[in-house]
Amino acid sequence: MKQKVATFSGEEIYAYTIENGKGMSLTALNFGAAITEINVPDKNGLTENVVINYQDISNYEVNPYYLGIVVGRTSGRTKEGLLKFEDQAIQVEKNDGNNHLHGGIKGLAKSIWEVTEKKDSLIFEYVSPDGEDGYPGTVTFKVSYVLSEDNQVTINYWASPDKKTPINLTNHTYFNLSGNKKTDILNHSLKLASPSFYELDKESMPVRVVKVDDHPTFDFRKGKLVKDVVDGGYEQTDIVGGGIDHPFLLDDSVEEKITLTDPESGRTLTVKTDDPAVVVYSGNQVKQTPTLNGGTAEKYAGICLETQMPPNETESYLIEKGEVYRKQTVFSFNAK
Ligand code: G6D
Repeated sequence: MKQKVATFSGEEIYAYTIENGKGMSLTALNFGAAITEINVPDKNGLTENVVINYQDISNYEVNPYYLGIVVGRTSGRTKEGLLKFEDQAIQVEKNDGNNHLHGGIKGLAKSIWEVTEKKDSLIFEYVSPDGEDGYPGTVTFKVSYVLSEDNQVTINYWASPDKKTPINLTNHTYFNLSGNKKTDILNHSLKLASPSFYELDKESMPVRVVKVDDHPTFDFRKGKLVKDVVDGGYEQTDIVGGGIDHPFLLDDSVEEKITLTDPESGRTLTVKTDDPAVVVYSGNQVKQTPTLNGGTAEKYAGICLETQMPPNETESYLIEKGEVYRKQTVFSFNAK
């Protein structure tokens, strides 16, 4: 189903919805491929939205929290906005203090994607011209959201450049399994198959990999409540405003890399990915406005599970001319 929902700077904005036979549905915009709804049953069969979204759709034009969007051409922060590879250092926008964040002021988050609707999937395509946001090469991007009959949302990422260029995509949906943002995510349990993470400096720039064995606050291997982390008084949580905003390296011997659980609703989300890392962001910067559906916005309104290559390592996500970038992340929803 396609529905006109807004006009941003003269461009028509549409919401596309797909649903399966189990009462689950997903809605996304052609603007930023932003996921605005994933409606999932709870343990009693009550279907509610488990992602946070703006009450007024017009807020997706500026989207200060990057709600639901595909992040790119690169994800996370790049130090001093310098894309360093081989013998060059390409300056891109410093849109986050002295650093580059999430592909720049425009990025893929504020692009109008061509959308193809299928019964169980939405296919988004966008051609980013050479030099857009300062990045070299013309790149054709394709992203698909596929909804299965067993309540899985699969995100497939595909990109092909006409010259060597960095590409490191993710999705910035904030999950809140309470449904319709009835509560914040502090009582959600997070389990990560991750033996190590990147410590951040005061600009939230990744600086070094450390073992969770030496930093137990960030040892999520057995699962722990988010509230037990944010109140921990741990220097790394203090740096990011009292929470998590860190890249975690994932154990590639474990299939289900991430499990998020809301004990109250009984909903669980498990994540599989072929990316080697995930930035977990607990919504520390979410403020009172713009208002979200389910009432005012507030800190910890939702939690992002941004699967990706570790940020600020440009050499590791260079894609050659004619090469194809392919990644897949699968979000599986259950309730018990
Ligand atoms: C803040 O540091 C965080 C980012 O990780 C997040 O993606 C953004 O807010 C929305 O800048």
